[in-house]
Amino acid sequence: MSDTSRIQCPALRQRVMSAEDAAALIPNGATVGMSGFTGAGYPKAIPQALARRIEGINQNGGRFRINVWTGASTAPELDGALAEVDGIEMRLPFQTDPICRNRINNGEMDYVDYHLSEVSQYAWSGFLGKMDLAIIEVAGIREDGSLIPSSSIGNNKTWIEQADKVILEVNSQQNIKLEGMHDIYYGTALPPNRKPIQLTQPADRIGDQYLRCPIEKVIAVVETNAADRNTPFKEPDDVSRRIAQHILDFFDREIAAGRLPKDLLPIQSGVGNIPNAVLEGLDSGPYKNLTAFTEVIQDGMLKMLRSDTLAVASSTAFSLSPAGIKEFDDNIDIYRDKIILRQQDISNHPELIRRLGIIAMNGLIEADIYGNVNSTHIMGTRMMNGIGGSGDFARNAYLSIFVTPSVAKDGAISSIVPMVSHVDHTEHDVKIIVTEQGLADLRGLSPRKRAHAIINNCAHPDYRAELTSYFERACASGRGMHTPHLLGEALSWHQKYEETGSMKA
Ligand code: 0RQ
Repeated sequence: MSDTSRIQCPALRQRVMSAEDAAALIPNGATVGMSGFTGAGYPKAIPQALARRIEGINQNGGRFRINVWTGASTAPELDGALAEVDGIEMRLPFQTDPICRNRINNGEMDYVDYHLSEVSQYAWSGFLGKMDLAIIEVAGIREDGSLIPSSSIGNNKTWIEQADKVILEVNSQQNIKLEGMHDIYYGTALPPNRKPIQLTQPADRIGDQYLRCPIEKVIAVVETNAADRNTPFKEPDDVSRRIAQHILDFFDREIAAGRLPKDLLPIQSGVGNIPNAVLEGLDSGPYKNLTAFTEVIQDGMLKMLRSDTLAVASSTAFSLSPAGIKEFDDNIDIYRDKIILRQQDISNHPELIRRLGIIAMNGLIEADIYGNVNSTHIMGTRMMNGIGGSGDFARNAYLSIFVTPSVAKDGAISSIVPMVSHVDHTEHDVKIIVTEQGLADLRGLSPRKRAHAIINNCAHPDYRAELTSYFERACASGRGMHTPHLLGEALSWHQKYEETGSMKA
């Protein structure tokens, strides 16, 4: 059931129409900025209506494609639906949809994988081209036409400002009490006109509660009543619990050594099983009044906010399971004062991440013996998801921690390899690597000492001897002792996997 009372602006009430009629307003070849970040706050009806329209056109021998820019990943109703009908020409800046992924890896869709904090400045600078249309989900429209954002903000501020025309989806399933939880900063500018961003604590509010949107730009309003993607949450398994425990032990040692305060520093955590296990571990530990400055609030963070382990969380989006959504909706009055949602050029801003001294925790696909990390490419060529916000945080954090199981595909792949097949995070940015085997603290270590720490602490026992052999032979070769490699062999582990289905000797 839609809820017309959510559209308080009389002029915009006049522009209510069906999703099909709104989708008909999108021209072939358009560049469309859509809301949506990690399965939250994406438009739910118009992309599906557009996909049906594209399917009809394609069946009649036509070809209709658009460029899709978002905050981050969306959901089957957006990326999945449009990719299924081959309706996306170019996609940026992050996605996790399996159909999209196949199109990208088959060479059928262009994909531009950007640091999430940088997208809006690139859009502003103009070299990405013109944005024709923005399609933005909101929780409501106020009488003056300003917008109550929904469960993510992402790039919505920039898309509304940049697009020639705007279409709004007003989703009455989004909790109306989200109103007031957002903080939209209108002080960003392109160089040389930038000013310092006056945010010195995760809890600081520096902007407006509402998105500004010129009424005359809005060409359609569509009412929806549909839930966010809400991926079910997997309980932590033994591997993720062990990884979490290594990190908790490390925090204890850092606090004891006086290198971290007892309430830590603001935390950033990626999404997934392992980060959630770390958050659960923190929640059951002695911590109180921690803070988070992150891009996604997942179930683990809600629990920490509920138990006062976490005093405040600043983010750009939620990424909750169905149980997490219910918990949030049922207790929103408790969470309202503890959560601030910001646009992603602020939630992921390098200036703020560096100033606040973030502890960043993100996943990796593979790391090499010297600490270079690949977060995006399977066997060097096939895109998994994208760099997302991991680079924004890893590069600028006080402590940059990367986590992974030591093996993938039932042990056929070692996550620690002689040389990564693609680099997203360099040895200069990666400070700590953790697997269920242990933790390698790379701070202050030269490359050869890092190799010892990573092989002995993080590699799976099945691969340790071979990695040691590679390293020792590289050292014995006498060529380039700073970062010893055998260039003819460095990527042979990947080659072997492609040929035999296993990296094992
Ligand atoms: O594939 O499910 O087909 O078996 O990769 O691996 O272990 O389930 O790990 O879901 O935590 O994802 C880096 C991809 C890890 C993620 C990455 C295979 C493995 C499995 C996934 P299957 P896991 P996770 C916050 C910050 C970049 C963005 C980011 C990511 C699949 O963390 O996208 O951090 N990070 N954003 O089998 C071949 C290897 C492999 C491998 C794992 N070495 N070789 N396949 N896999 N290791 C959020 C945002 O930015 C919005």
